[in-house]
Amino acid sequence: MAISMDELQLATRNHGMPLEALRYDVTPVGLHYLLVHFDVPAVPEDWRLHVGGLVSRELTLSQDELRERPSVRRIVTMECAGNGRARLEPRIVSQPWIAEAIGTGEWGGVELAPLLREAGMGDGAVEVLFTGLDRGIDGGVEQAYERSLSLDEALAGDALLAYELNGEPLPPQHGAPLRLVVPGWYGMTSVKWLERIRVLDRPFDGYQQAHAYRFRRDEDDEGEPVARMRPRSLMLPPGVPDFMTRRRFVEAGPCSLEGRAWSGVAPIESVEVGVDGEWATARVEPAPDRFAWSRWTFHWQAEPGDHELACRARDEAGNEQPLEPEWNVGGYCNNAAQSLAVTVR
Ligand SMILES: Nc1nc2c(c(=O)[nH]1)N[C@H]1C(S)=C(S)[C@@H](COP(=O)(O)O)O[C@H]1N2
Ligand SMILES: [Mo]
Repeated sequence: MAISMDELQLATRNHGMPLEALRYDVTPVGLHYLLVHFDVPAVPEDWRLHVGGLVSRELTLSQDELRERPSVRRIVTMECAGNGRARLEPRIVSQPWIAEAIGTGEWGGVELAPLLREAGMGDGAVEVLFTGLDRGIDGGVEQAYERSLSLDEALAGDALLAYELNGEPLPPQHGAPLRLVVPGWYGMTSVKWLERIRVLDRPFDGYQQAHAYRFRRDEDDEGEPVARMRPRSLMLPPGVPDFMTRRRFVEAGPCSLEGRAWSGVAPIESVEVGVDGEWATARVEPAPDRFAWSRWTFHWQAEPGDHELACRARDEAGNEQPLEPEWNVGGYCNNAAQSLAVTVR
C-alpha cells in the first residue's frame, strides 16, 4: 500500500483544496485545487488565440481583443475526474487524490458559442478541439494537452473562455492567459493555457480523449468517456484535527455540521448525513449559480465517544452517491460517500 516517490512528486506539485475551505461559496484562488499534467508553460509575448479548422472565417484574437468582447461571469464548481482515486483498491498509480480535488471559481471571460458562430462552422463539423500550450509525454506519447467537445456541447451556451478568476487576472497555474471552462464537466475538459481552437470533421482520437479519461472496468473494456461530474458532497471537518492522522476532536453537545454538494448532471435534490450509519436529511441551500455547489447544514447532538460521520448527495436526475467506490482502470469518478472519524470529548 506504500505510496511511491513518483506519486508523492505529483502530489506535491498538484495540491488539493483543504477541506476547511468548504466554508467559502467561492474558493479563494490559492485554495482551489490544482492539476497540471506536464509543466506550467511559458506564454509567448505575442500570444494569440487561433480559431480555425472547418470554419468559414479563421479568427486570431489578442488578449485585448478578447477583453473588448461582451464578458460574462459564472460561478462554477470544478472537480478532477481522479478525485477519490487513492481510495480505490487495488490502488491506481497516478495523482493520488483522496477527496480534495475540488474548488469553486468565479470565472470571467467570453462565451464560447458566439465566437464559434462568428467563425462559422462548415458542413460536416462534428467536434471542437481545444489545444493548450503545455507539452509532455503521457503513456509514451509526446503531445500537447488537448481535449475535444462535441459540437452540441460546445454550442450549448454554458462553456466560456476565461481570462479572470475571482475578479483577478487568471493566474499562471490556472491557465493564464486564457482557459476553457466547461461547467458541469470533470476538470480535464477545461483546457488551460489555450492556444488553439479547431473545428473538426471527425471525432478527436488524441491520447487524453481516446486513451485517458475513459471509465474502463478492466483492461479489455473499451469503456465510456468520462464526462459530467457525478453527484458528490463533502463535509467541512468539525472541531480540531490531530496533526498526523487528521482525526477530528469535537466537544460534546450541539455541533453544527456543514458542507457542500454538487452534481454536473442535475441540481442537488438532497443531502443526507450519516452518524454511525444512521442517515438523516440535511438542510440544503440554493446554489449561487446553475453549476455551483450548494451549501448544506446539519444539526448534530455530539455524544461522548468515537463516531463515524458521513454524507451523501442525490441529484434531481436520481443519481445518488454510492457507499462503496466503483473500481476502474483509470481511477476515475469515485464519488463514494465521504466518511470522517470523530472523537467527542
Ligand atoms: N492545458 C492543460 N489543461 C488542463 C490540464 C493540463 O494539464 N493542461 N489539466 C486538466 C485537469 S485533469 C484538470 S482536473 C483541470 C484542473 O484545473 P485547475 O488546476 O485550474 O484546478 O485542468 C484541466 N486542464
Ligand atoms: Mo483532472
